[in-house]
Amino acid sequence: MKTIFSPVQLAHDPKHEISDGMLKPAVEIPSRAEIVRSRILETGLGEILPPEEFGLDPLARVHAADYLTFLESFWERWTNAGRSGEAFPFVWPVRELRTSPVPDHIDGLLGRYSFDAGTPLGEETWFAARASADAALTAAKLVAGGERAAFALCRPPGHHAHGGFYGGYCFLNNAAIAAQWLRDAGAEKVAVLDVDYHHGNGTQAIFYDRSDVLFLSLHADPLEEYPYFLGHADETGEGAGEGFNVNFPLPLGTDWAGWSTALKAAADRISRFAPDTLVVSLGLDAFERDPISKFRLTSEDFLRLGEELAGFGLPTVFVMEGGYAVDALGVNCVNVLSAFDG
Ligand code: SP5
Ligand code: ZN
Repeated sequence: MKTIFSPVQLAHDPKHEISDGMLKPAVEIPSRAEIVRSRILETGLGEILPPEEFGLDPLARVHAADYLTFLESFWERWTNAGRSGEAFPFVWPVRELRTSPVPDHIDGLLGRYSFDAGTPLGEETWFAARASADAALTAAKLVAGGERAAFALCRPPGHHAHGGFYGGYCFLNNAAIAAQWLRDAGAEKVAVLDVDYHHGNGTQAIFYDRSDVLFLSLHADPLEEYPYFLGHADETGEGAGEGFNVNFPLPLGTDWAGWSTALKAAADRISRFAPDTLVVSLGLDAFERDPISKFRLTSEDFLRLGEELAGFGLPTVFVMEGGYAVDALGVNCVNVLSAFDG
């Protein structure tokens, strides 16, 4: 299958993150994309094409206009405020605090438009995030045009980004943007299957009240793992979306036996939904040696995942999400894709 990737995506180059209560080296780094790109070239998976530029309209179908304006204007405001280097929020409008009016101060804006301090925002973030979203859109367009599948080599990733705030290394929700674009291009029903180790809270929230986009996520139980505040099994959708959100929270330590049982249940639900197109939020952080995760999938299990997904028999847009064992990320990612190709 074809891969979509732009070198502009490498320009987002965070140095640190705040996680585990500490300032730590960033794990969502440019080499993640480079190693996947190298492995694609090495294995001959298929051509690597640059994204088309789709502009802001398809982003605004999923994200709030004021949030996009914040991202676009952030660096100028940050430097005008006398700040330099990557930016971290440190105060948020939780529970009894107000989300409007939106503050004027840069630190208020950072908190208003984020949900964690693990996601540094830098000079090139907006451009890299847009290129990443364009990669997802270009892959969606290839599949809408008749390709069986396409791979958007997205980074920064997307599935933690909500309509109006960023977090979890994600700024623009690439998978949601692709799914909405597919709907607007004529697909009546789209399923988004999120296999990243972490719950796809952003994608869930974006489609929570809709029955035209089925969201399913296999992930570590939020009682024990990031993002902690969404991803439980009783989140089944609301209003017209009731029954169209399906979470499979799994215990830490889950291996292929447990994971593939949930995958089968997800496959059954997708089959009953009968979508025109499948979007896979392809995180590779369920890997046994992932440095921030605690599932136990092996590199061979990612081949099995590719085979299972091919068995769905659906036009499929793969959108990369997480995966932080950089040395193995190329092999694991391309294992899924090459096994899907058969
Ligand atoms: C796209 C994606 O995978 N985002 C994940 C964001 C997770 N950020 C919080 C990381 C907390 C890591 N805790 C690791 C404990 C073991 N050292
Ligand atoms: Zn993840």
